[in-house]
Amino acid sequence: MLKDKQRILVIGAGGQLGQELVRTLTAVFGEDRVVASDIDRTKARYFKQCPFEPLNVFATEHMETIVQHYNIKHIYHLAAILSAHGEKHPMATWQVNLDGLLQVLEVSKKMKVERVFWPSSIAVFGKHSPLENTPQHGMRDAGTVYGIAKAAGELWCQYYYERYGLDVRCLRYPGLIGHRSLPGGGTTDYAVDFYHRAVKGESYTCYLAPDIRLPMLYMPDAIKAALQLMKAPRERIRVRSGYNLQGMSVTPKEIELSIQRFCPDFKVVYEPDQRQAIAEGWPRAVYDAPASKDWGWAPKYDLDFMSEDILMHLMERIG
Ligand code: AKB
Repeated sequence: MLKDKQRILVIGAGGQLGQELVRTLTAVFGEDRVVASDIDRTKARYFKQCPFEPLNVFATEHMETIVQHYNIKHIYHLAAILSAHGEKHPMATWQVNLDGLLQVLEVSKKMKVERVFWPSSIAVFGKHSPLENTPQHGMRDAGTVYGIAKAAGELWCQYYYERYGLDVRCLRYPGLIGHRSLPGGGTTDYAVDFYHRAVKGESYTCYLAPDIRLPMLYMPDAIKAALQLMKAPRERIRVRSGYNLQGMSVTPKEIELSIQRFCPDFKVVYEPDQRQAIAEGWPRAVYDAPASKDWGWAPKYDLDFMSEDILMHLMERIG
């Protein structure tokens, strides 16, 4: 556990997951216990409640200075290029997602950081993996650069744990749906856009087919999982690659219908593009009993509960 005066560093805090994570971490641990960082210094505007440090993960000396200065004991390393964007920039994606992770693991080892969190993804699986109820230790034959980097990254995390004792913990996130910020470059991002468009009274052209089923997780559940995993006693963490995590399994059409219960005029047109092929290679649902058994994972939100919550928040803000 985090002792007095020890702090948490969130790398890549300006993204969709990072902004929400910092909010929760500051609420749970206190505003002076969390340091937000991002390569883009303009993201400082999201973090009035805690210190912000501009940080490029390849500037390892700078990372070490931050770790030392703030007495960082836990790191959440979130900086990444997402799947669809990654297919347009394969080399940059490998460099940011995999080489970037290695820099963070090396600094953590050297500076004796006690725990590291790194988000993996359902993208580690591919078309030869069992895609229904995908097992924890099933075949991982990722078909995107993003997924290949996540699959390799998981093995590196496991290696750092086994070889150096670095306490790295990973979750295989499904698609994440939040309302506070718009994601960028993912294959599952259509779901977030649906809600924003619905509240603005706009229609949406969806780049996936209406019946493609994918696992999804509402952001409060995703954040809860990260905190629960990081809080669990070391001996409870029996998976050192990445834990499968299942929330709901939904199609674009089902999300559209769920939104229409609250916004009856919302319309979606379906025009699948190259992102459909990425989605077809991902699980329809994953088997996440090891996460429940080892550290108590249990999601709270189903589709309609999530829709109601998101739409209520968005209507208050922009509706
Ligand atoms: C993406 O769509 O790239 C991500 C993911 C499933 O990892 N949301």
